[in-house]
Amino acid sequence: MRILKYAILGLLRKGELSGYDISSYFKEELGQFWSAKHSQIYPELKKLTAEGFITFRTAIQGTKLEKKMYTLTDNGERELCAWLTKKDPIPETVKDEFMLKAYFISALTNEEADELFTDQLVKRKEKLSDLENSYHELMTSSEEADSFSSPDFGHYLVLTKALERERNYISWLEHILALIKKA
Ligand code: FER
Repeated sequence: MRILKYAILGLLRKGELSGYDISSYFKEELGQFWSAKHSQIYPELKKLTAEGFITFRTAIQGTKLEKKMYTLTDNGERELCAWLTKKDPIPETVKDEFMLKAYFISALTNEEADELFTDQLVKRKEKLSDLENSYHELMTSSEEADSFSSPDFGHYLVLTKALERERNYISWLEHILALIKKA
């Protein structure tokens, strides 16, 4: 499944974008939870153009630098909508190497286990703090991000889910650390 295809179609709903603009989105907000390499984006744009889901015009930047400005075609819009409304089965659990280590915890001493879990707790708290900053930024820059009709509602959704996930991870780590310290 070419998921990148849909990420690009989704981004183009914002209006005309260059390959560079699309790349930038993957470095910003979207890239926080859906990464794509620069090298994957250009071939995908070419493919989507050949399939008729997007189209481009050539714009001149400065005196002679040409750049392609892409837009969504009606077919592209329909393709995106078909994907968005398709109901998928839940995916396999995302692999988390730390969980594999946790599974083999009995190979560690109590001190080693304490250190491993403490390290993870510190890093998860840092991640939570980044997310809280983004959330604060979103809520102060956007009027009603938590309203379905807001263009920021999607950002609100992924951020609140990520916050929930990290808070849950932290509370689990704290619970396990308490058990380790009790041993
Ligand atoms: C953001 C939007 C989404 C953001 C993070 C996320 C830090 C999601 C992250 C995740 O699922 O881990 O603006 O900023």
